[in-house]
Amino acid sequence: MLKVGVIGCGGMGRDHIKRLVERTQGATVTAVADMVDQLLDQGVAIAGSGCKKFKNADDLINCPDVDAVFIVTPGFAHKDALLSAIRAGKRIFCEKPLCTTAEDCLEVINAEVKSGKHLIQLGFMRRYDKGYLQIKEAIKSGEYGAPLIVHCTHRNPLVPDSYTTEMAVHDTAIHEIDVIHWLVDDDFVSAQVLFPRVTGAAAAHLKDPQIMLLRTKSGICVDDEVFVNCKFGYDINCEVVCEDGALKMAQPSYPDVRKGAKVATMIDTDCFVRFHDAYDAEVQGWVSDAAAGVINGPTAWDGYLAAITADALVRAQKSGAIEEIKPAQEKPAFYN
Ligand code: ISE
Repeated sequence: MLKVGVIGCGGMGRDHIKRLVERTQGATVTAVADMVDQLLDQGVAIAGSGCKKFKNADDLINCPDVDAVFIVTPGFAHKDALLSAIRAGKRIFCEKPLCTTAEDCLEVINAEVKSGKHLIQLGFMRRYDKGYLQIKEAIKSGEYGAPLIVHCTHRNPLVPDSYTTEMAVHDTAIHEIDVIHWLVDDDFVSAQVLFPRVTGAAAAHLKDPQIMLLRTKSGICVDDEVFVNCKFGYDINCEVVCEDGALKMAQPSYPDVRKGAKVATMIDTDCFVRFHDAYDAEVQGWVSDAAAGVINGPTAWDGYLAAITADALVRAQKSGAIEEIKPAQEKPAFYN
C-alpha cells in the first residue's frame, strides 16, 4: 500500500482524497495538510479518522507515515513543497501548474535531476482522456499522414469575478498547451493571441473570448478558442487535420432525447464530470507505477515547456505580436 499525504484540501484536493480513498487500488491516505482549519477538517472527514492532520506542508512531507505526496495547493505554493518533497526523496503528484514561473520550474527540474530519482508526475489529466487517447493512436498509426492543423475549443459556462485575462492562458489554455504538444509530439515555437468582440457576460476587466494561436517546430498551426463565459456548458473540442483525413475527438456519450419536436443531447457543466475517468486513470497510473519507481505520466520537463508556452501567450496578449517560445536550457537526458 502506498501511503499518500495530500497537501491542500480545497475543492480539487478533496476530489483527489475521495478518489484515492474510494476508487484507487494500492493507495491509502495517511495524512492531509491545509492552513485553513475548516478545509483540513473536511479533508480528514473524507480520508477517515485514522489519518494524520497537519497545518504545515513540510511536517506532512517529513512524516514517516507518508511515502508519497499529492500537492494540490494554489500554484504559488508548489515550488517550496516540491523542493521539500524532493529533498525527502518522496514520490510526488503535483497538480498543474508545476510552478508559476518558468524560472521556478527550472529550479525544481534541476533539483529532481540532481536527486537522480524520477519523482514528479504533473496533473495534466487530459492525456488520460479516452477521446484524446483515440486521436493519439490514430495519429501514431500513420494512416492519416502528418498533422497540419489543430482546432480546439475550451469553453467554460462561467468563471468567478476573480478570473483574469491572463488566467485564460495559465489556468485554462494550459490544458491544450500540454495535451496538443503531447498529441502531435512536437514543440511549440511561437504564440499569438487575438481578441474578438467581448461577451456581455464577462466581468468588466476580463477579455473573453480569446483565440490563441500556436505554431510548432514542424509548422503545425493550433488555434484554441478559450471562452470561459459561454453559458451553455463545459465544452471541450479538438480536431486534428492531417494530410489524409481529419480526426475529430469523440464527445462523452449521452443519449439523444426526443421531446417537444426537438432532439437534445447533454453537455457536461464542469471539468470534474467531463474528465472524471481521466482523473481516476492518471492517479491510478501514478500509484501503480510507484512500485517500479518510474513516472510514465507528464513530467516536470512537460511542466516547464507548458510554462514557457504560457508565458509567450501572456506576452502576446499584451504585445499583440507573434512571440517566440524558446527553452532557456536543453532538455536534460534524465527526462528522455
Ligand atoms: C480550471 O482550473 C481547470 O483546470 C479547468 O479544466 C478549466 O476548464 C478551467 O478554465 C480552469 O479555470
